[in-house]
Amino acid sequence: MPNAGKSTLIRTVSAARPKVADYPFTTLHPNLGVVRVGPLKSFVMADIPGLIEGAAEGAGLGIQFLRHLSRTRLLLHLVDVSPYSDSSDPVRDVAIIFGELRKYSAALADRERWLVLNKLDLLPEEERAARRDEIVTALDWAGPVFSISALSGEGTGALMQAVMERLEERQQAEAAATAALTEIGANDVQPEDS
Ligand SMILES: Nc1nc2c(ncn2[C@@H]2O[C@H](COP(=O)(O)OP(=O)(O)OP(=O)(O)O)[C@@H](O)[C@H]2O)c(=O)[nH]1
Ligand SMILES: [Mg+2]
Repeated sequence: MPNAGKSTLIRTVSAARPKVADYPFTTLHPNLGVVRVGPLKSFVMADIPGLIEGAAEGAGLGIQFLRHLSRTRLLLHLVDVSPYSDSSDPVRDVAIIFGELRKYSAALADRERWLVLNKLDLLPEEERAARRDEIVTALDWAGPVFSISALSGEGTGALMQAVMERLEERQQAEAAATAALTEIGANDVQPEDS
């Protein structure tokens, strides 16, 4: 969704400097940033323009930028959970975006997606856990969920670590699968008749 804090997050966790502003559709083109989580560990994050309901039919900036997601391995779905959100219903927002993703591409809708509740700093500390539980229950969300403040940086370090670990895990699994396939392939090769 526009204004959820996507560009703020990439500014906090990388050297990318996209414009951040308090109105929808600030970001008009995708931005890339390198996120470093250790001396030799990094991944590339993409910040894309916000989607709205009807994006698949061209509403807002439309879905023209979704093709930039085709090479991503993990989607972070940022949701503004502050009481001052443009939309007062984050649950509906998440469902809408997922619907638009699905209309665009089944492959993208199937991609691993994590829920990231943003603007935590605008919620009183004692309300945070309840808000999170309420959203997770209403969405019947079984995947990973993180609570952050993209602005203050709270929770973003843990999120970036988790992303790095997940990407490494996936890379290892892919390497193992490739190795297994190579082995099967090698066994299939019949010795030449001499
Ligand atoms: N208090 C608070 N404000 C935030 C946080 N993250 C973003 N904002 C504010 O929310 C507004 C929108 O932030 P952006 O990062 O531009 O949002 P975006 O998702 O990139 O928006 P689009 O590019 O329009 O899709 C700005 O005024 C930010 O300062 C946060 O964690 N806490
Ligand atoms: Mg933006």
